[in-house]
Amino acid sequence: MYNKTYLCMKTTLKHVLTSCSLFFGLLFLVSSCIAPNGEKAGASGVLSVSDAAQRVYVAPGKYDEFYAFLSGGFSGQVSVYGLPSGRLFKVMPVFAVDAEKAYGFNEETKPMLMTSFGFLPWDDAHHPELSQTNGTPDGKYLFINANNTPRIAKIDLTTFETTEIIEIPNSGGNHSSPFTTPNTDYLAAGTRFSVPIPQKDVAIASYAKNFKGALSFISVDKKSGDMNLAFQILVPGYDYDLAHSGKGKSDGWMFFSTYNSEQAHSLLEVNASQKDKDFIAAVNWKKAEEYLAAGKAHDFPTSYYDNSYDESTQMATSKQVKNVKVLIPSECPGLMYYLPTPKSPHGVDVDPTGEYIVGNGKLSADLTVHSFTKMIDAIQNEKYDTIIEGIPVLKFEDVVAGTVSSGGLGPLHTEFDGKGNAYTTFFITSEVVKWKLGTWEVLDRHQVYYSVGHLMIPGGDSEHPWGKYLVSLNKITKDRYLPTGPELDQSAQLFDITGDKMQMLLDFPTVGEPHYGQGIPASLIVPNSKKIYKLEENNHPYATKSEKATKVLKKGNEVHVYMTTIRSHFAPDNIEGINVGDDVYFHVTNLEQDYDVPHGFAVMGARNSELLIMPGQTETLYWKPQTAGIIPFYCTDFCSALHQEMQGYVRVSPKGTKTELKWSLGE
Ligand code: K7E
Ligand code: CUA
Repeated sequence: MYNKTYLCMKTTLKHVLTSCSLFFGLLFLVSSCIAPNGEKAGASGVLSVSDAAQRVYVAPGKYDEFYAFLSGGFSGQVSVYGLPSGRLFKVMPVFAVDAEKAYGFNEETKPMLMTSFGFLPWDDAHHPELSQTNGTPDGKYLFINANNTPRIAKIDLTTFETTEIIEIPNSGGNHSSPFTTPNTDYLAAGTRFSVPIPQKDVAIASYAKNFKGALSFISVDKKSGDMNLAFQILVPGYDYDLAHSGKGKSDGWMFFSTYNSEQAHSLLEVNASQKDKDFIAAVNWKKAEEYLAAGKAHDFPTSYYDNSYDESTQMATSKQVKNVKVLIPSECPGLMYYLPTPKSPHGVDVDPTGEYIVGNGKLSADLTVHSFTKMIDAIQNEKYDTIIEGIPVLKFEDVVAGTVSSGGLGPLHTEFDGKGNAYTTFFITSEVVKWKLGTWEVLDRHQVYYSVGHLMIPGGDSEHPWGKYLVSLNKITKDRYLPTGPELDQSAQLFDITGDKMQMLLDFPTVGEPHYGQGIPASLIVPNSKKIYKLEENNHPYATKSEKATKVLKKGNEVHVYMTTIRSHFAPDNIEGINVGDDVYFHVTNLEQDYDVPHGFAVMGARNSELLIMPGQTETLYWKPQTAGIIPFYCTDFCSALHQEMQGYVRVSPKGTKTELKWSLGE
């Protein structure tokens, strides 16, 4: 049985998903002792349906206690939920175009998705991470990684809008990212796939010789929040899977898990599972700062994009950066170390005190916990097992603090409740296991439905968790909800973790695949939430601040419509003098200054999305008329009793016809 499991666990995630259906047989056996409400009756974990319902019930008009931000995985977005209700409030577009909000469709946001590969309409977003102050999530920003084309995005939590996306060069997949240091000095971005650095045309079989990894550190400006690629560390060509920052006593360090220290380049499910141990890389970023200041970094030519949205001009702009500072470990003693860690660790998680570094060895049943104190001691005594490309490898027995014999299979991720307990997800056995830091004793376990990846406790990867709820983020839901054809939702399951036993309260479907989440008390976000954009602060170059100022300018084929919208009309609403094939830009300013009165704008036949314009905002829709005739446009957001009257016409004349240019309202 173990061998079978082991083989199964050696496969890639996708294969695991398939081959592990075997385990559902088992799960269904187990399910015979599950109460009809889906809640397993544990010894002291018994919870009646009405009790559970009461504890997640948020009465109409009342607010939830926590925000939960769940990544959309292959949807490329982030969704915002309330806890404990599980209600979905918003899907925030980040790495994928979103026709609902015109993200990536209007002229203002198109530059956000520019990369060195051109305009990219999609990515795979895994790890939301809240900014922190003094080791505590502060509710200012939410960061998230793009896994496919390496990038990090920043979302401003006053507007819930993506305001910066920075590309990470020399990376082959930005998975171990964007984990923050306790004061958001840096975000980590380790490469999942090693590649030639700089890129070049080589034989794939020359992997061991030519492929390298890069661990990137992105600084975040304390005032402006501006992200910059501060430096990279050139490391051996392994797969750098996940990361977490040191904190408390280990502040100043960043830890990255690795797999494929075998340096396989094909059939990794077998070839990257040969060695008994891979590594957790410990990087001393304060030391890196010293080396940078001492001029030890190499300037590597490169090219990457840094795109920022300016709230004042309401425009995103792209800037290209051509250089990166690179540190090489063999030239920088003390910069980093490898901690041997069994069985292709996936998550690496640091407890709130900063002493324990948990390696979630996904091919293992046990969890390995390293001690920061022991690590420092081994470093001071230079007790090295070996040195790889200038990176000392410490001895396993010199750094290990303990092992958790969990009884589960396939540990992936761990979070903490701030009361000395840790909670680890087990993908294969579909459960969350609660254990005690220091004694490594298993205290409780609870089945989840099914195949959990990450879990999330609000603040659970920070120094100060709010240890009230735990959310398990599950990959498979085959018999949990009404069927929706072959594609089913992923799910989140909410637990109350205030008692000795975890109690499952709620089960709700999610948008996309929520690999990871972050949670924070609503009280840290609500007071700063923006309600409108002030018209007088709108510095958009095509803003129109009054109906009197509306106009249409035409120069050759290029037409700029300076339009306004207010309940319940557009100005102008009749436009003539436009020809087939013109490049028409509708710059629509929403003159409203009331909370929650957006207007929409859509043009028949436009090969584009709608616009959805917030009060005080200007957005631009590009339209190239294809045929002559009369083209209606209208407001798409039901904004008043006369919403349906919010409409207008554009007359499109054949190419070359000289129709007089005119525009009007109410004539
Ligand atoms: Cu485990 Cu991308 Cu964090 Cu998915 S990752 S589960
Ligand atoms: Cu404006 Cu509907």
